[in-house]
Amino acid sequence: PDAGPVGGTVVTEVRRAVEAFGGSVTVSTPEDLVDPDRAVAHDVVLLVAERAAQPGSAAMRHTEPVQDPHAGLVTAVTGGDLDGTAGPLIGEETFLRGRRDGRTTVVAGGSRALLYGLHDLVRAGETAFTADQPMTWDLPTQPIRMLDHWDNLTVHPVMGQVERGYAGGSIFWSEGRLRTDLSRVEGYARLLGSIGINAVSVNNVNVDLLEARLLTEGLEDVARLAEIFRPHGVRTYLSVSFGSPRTLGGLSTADPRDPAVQRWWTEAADRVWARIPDFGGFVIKADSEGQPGPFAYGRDHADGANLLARAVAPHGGTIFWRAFVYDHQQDWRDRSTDRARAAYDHFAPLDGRFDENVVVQVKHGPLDFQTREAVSPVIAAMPRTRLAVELQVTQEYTGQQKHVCYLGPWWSELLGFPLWGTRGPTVADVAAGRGPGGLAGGVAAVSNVGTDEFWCGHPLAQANLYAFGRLAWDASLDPVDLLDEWIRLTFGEDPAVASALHEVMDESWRTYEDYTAPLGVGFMVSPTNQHYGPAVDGYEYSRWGTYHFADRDGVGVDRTRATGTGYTGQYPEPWSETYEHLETCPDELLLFFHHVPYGHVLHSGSTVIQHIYDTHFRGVERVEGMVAVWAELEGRVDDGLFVRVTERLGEQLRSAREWRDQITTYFWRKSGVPDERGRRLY
Ligand code: GCW
Repeated sequence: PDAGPVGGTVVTEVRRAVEAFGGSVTVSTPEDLVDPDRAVAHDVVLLVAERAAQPGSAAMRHTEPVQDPHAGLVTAVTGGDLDGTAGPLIGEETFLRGRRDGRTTVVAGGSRALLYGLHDLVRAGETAFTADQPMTWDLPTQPIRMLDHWDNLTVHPVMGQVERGYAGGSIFWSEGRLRTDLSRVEGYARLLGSIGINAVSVNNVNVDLLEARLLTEGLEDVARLAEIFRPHGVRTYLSVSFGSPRTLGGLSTADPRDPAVQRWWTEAADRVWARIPDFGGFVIKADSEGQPGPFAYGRDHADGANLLARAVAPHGGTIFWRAFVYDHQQDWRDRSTDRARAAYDHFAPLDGRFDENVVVQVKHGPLDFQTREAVSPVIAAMPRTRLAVELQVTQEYTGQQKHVCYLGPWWSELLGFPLWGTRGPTVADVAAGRGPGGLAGGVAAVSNVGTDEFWCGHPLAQANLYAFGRLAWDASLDPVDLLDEWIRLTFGEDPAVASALHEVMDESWRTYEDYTAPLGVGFMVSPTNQHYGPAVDGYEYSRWGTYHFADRDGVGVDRTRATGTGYTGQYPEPWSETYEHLETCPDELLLFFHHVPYGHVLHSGSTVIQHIYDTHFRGVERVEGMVAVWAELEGRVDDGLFVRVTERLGEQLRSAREWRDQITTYFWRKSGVPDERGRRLY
């Protein structure tokens, strides 16, 4: 239905995949839907329909009218089967699957949906081919489900090749250009398609000159990548530098109001789309951590974003403009500046000024991908702007793929967070266009793959990539069920393996939280070791704006309106009041919002200092448990994988003990309050 090369390559890919399984497939037309006999005898019938428009195409899982974000509406609500009476209009990414009279049928609203239907079939396995099942439908809630790569073309002396990458080199680039062997990319593209990802950006948001040139001289390389991603329904994006008109175009300015600058971007975009007709657009980090941006010309972020948006609009392109903007040259003595406030202060006043093809991409929290932090108030503050929520699959602050830290539960909590209180729209709703303004952006995350033999450094870190895709598809999926899916697809059906992996992974994010920075205070990571391992005061007197303010009496950041930085005022009710007061602030975020004495009693009944001791000892005990459970799997999983995970667990245990001893000792020395249970402090 989506004629042209794009739909065609996806359909070819699906046919190839089914045939590789020894199956047969017919890709058929809407007429076949009402007359299934015309679809002849095949194991699997995949029907592509521009819409399953004929009356009665499906029994619906839902019983109320549902808005399909892509196609407009799905009105059918009644039961019935292929011969029923009500009919949905289905969107380009929507599919239905069911089984009747010995035949399993997937009905797809477009080529992407066909692909997703196929992968859904693979996920379901045998169960899709046994008993009769009514047609049930599925569609992604987020229109854009993107992975961002922080890959550089060459190896950076400090950051390595992939910024915050913990899995070897870039799968795309080597020594300044595209790799010659792209087989890893082919596997990756299939993997992304299988979890519903439909967008990928292929270079770091910190754009150096070499990477900036991907837009111009390097375009052939990008086109080659787009060719690999296309059959899997994934659109390619580039990170660009706001300074490009100067650095690449030789202009004297990059001012968004300058006609020569506007022309430069228009011509650049024209060239990109001439070469890659289904190109997605640009991701951009501007006026952030040293990247160029509109501020230099006295312009704001809306001026900057709209400059690019107008250049790509004629081609249907989208600009992902990051909201990660703050003062990275802060003086620690300055108590009036609060980094957590920055994104809101910069962006909320601009609501309504962004063009419709701009998506403002907001990190999930106001600081920086911490193990625990509050939800960013920006997400509730811009109803007239398309917003995307950004997560971090690569484990920068969550153990750098040396520690097992399954992030599904964390993301599920974040995406499900009700921004206006219990019943209101969630973070995922706002991203999906179901917030107050009804504008959709999507979700994006920083990828965690590399050239490593196990793709992610830690073999179990793949679960995070998997869970991200599935939660981007549907944030209401249970993260433990998703882990179960991943385990089955990755390790097969051995129940001993599944139960051991659940034991090791289900609670691993909370375990990691236990032995690292307490009660939402964040950081305490080592700056010299690139955010790996403990350094309680590592950032305390730095320029980065991430402080904990521990002294002999207490710890935490006062972000209240009454006596602190006023950050709590950036939230709508009820959160503004909930976070403002000690009586209502949740324990896990206490030190993010308040500075309290060590003897302050938590809702849990424990004092802050005793909580610090207890969680840190408990965290290490849990890691010891993980090591023991994993050891039981020797001989039940691939040997090489077993050895790799065993090594990493050894490092996790060493590191967790280091965290425990440094944190507990630090707070004992500061407070002078001993551990009630008399455990060893130094
Ligand atoms: O988390 C921080 C990282 C930087 C990164 C930045 C960002 C790409 O430490 O390495 O830069 O966030 O998100 O832009």
